[in-house]
Amino acid sequence: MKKSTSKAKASVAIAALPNTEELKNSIIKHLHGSLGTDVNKASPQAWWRATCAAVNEYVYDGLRNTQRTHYQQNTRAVHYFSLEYLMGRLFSNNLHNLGVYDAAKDALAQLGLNIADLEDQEEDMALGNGGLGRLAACFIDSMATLNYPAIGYGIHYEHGLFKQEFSDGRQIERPDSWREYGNPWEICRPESIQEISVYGYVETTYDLQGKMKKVWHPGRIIKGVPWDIPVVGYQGSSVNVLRLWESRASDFFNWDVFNSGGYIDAARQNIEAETISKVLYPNDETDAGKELRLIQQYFFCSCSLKDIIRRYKRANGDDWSKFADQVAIQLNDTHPAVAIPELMRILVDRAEMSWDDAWNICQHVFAYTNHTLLPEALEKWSVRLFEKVLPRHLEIIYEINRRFLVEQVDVLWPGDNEKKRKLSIIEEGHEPMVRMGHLSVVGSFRVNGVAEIHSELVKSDLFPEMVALWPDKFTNVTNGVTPRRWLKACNPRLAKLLDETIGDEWPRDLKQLSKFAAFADDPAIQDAFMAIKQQNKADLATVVKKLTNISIDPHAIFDIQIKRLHEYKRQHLNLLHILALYRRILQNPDYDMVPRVFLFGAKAAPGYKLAKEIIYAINKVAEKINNDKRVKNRLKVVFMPNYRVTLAEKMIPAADVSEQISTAGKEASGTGNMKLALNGAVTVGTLDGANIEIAEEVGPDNISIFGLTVDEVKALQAKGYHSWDYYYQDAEIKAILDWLETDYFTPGKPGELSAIKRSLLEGGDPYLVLADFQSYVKAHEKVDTWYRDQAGWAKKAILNTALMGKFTSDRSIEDYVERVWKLDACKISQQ
Ligand code: TH1
Repeated sequence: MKKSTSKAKASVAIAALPNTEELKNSIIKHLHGSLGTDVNKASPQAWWRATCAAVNEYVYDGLRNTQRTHYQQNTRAVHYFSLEYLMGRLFSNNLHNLGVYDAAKDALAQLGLNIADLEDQEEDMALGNGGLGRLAACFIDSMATLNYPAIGYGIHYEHGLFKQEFSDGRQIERPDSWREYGNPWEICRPESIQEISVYGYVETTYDLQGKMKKVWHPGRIIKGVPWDIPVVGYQGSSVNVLRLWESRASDFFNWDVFNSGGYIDAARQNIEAETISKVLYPNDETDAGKELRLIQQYFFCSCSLKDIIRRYKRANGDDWSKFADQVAIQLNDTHPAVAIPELMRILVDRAEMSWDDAWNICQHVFAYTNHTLLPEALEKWSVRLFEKVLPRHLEIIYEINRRFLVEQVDVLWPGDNEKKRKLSIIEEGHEPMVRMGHLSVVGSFRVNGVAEIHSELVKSDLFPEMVALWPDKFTNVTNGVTPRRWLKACNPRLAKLLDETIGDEWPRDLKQLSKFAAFADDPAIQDAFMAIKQQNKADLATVVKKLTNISIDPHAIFDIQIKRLHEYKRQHLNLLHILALYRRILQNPDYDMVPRVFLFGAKAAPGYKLAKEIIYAINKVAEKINNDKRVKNRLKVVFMPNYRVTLAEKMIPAADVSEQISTAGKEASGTGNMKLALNGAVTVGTLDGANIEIAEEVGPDNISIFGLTVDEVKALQAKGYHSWDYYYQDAEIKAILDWLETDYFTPGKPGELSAIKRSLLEGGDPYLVLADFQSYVKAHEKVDTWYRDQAGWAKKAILNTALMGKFTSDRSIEDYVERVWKLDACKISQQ
């Protein structure tokens, strides 16, 4: 095969990449041979599929080479366990990472097709809620790029996160059926099916020597079918896999039921088994505590562990002594924590290992990432439910806990029952609960938070006694984002400018961006940078018009808040600021401000009432402001429907201002903050999560910080926070909140927007919105002043891009490798 004509370097895992002509031929070949259609009648969908099939020839080449090399070298590997992967689309990502995007674009153009139209044929793979799931997607991209032997494990949900529509401003949820017509990126692997058990009871038996043995008699057996999604590293490094499990009824088990004449029963059991991987729970940072969710967690952990053990045994036989040298398992929050008792069960009950040996293995295999301190997100399962679903695992957890309390807690704090109560994996009370965070810390060799401040708070506020027991267990790994998707692919204009000014190494070595800082004062680069921003804003304005029918002026400041809807993220603080500006304009028709477009994107969990009220209020206020002539286009408010990865890719390159306004101490890290700054947005933010580290990198002149610090929040709450004081003492706050109660925004229906006021006053304003309000208004006045100086603003924007090198997920992964996984990169050999 000829050498690639695209700029990409010779790849590692893939022997030869196609040039334009070869791709074109391959696309046509697949249109005929895989899609059974022809050039003169193929739909865009068929063209897209044919192109995916053409691309997959190279992807699979890399996949085979990667898997063979890992097998031959018997490498240590990390296994990332996550209930969520928010992948978005894979088409342009795979083309970019293979280095054949331009070749494909040209090939398609020669066939009379626009690559962007083809990209739009793909549904987002939305198997996640928000930051936690998107982080997992960035991490597997980085692990493949850096040639680390790694596999992602998760659930092959039939329905990903719901689609959001607005009806008269209110959120409506519609099902997401991302693979209804098949997904060209996934490969079903029936040869690697696993069977797992749930329910039933535990029998205690004794062998002839009188040795006790526990036998779990399951009530249900469920089949896990693996679907593999190749994860293509940048410039054809490794091609790793994301393995997602789909649940099915076990044939073996159903046979019995059929035989005993229970056709209906068998059909019902099929449906129940398939329910396990049916839907993603749409709660971000809230624990639903439902039986099905626990079964989902156990289902994918058990399938994945068995898969890992099968692979290990193929290389090492029944000798378990190297298991912990070969296998690291990263728990993405506590959602997969049930893997700890499951591995214990396999080792003790199945492999007949001693408890101590088994526990020693577990404690060298598992590592746990904490992503939140919010009490409503800290997972607890009732002992009652655990006993019903996983009776043997509950016994194992009791034993883990008993030994922990006796051998660790009572040794450091002899006789201290208060300490035992606090540290016990079992929370006592009316309804005893299993604390999954405690279980994760006890069962892991390392625990990390996701930003410096968050990792400190994990130690000081969440697990201080655990730190006293194991000071070295705790560490930090600040989150990051993949610059391939979040700059190169989504912002091709800026990517090109960077290639031309600082060279094209930055996508795999983001620290190179700092070279761009030297151009921050260069008028030509300032103009080029601002022209790119302007074009990106014009593109977004077209999208906004199409999706919402709202016209926005690309010359206004684009001020963007995109993230899940949560009180702690304070979209309602943003709303109050918008109302303040609107009111100032009405009171002073000549009110002088740089025109602003406020853009929101957010889904609310379907059961989160106040979050939905906030969406409604923003939509109603938007309607009023956007149609009020007196505003004279100084203000526009847009709530983009169905915010998702693909929409983020269109909004982020067009942002001037990034809203990162969580109450200090509440946002563990944030990752949208990084994507926006990377694309040249100036952050208006609190000293929370990774904002603090962003501020350190870009410097105080290039970020607008406001609000109470973590310590000030704690002090205020300790002394007693009274939101009513702010209401009575600040005329602007009072006027705005009272305004929300009138029918001004909801004609004829007064009180429709009063939920926000109620939560801020009667509800006590738990996230200190009113306390931070005036400081927030000032932070925005600073932005307004800054923006009037266009050269000054260009400099700030350039420096934001230039100084974000730290926040690549490649750096996060290198931190995990060094501080947690102790892995070696593996150079892939071609066959
Ligand atoms: C998020 C955190 O809120 C965010 O700050 C962080 O950047 C991100 O994780 C990645 O580390 C979380 N998402 C979830 C979702 C669930 C439960 C807890 C968290 S924390 C379902």
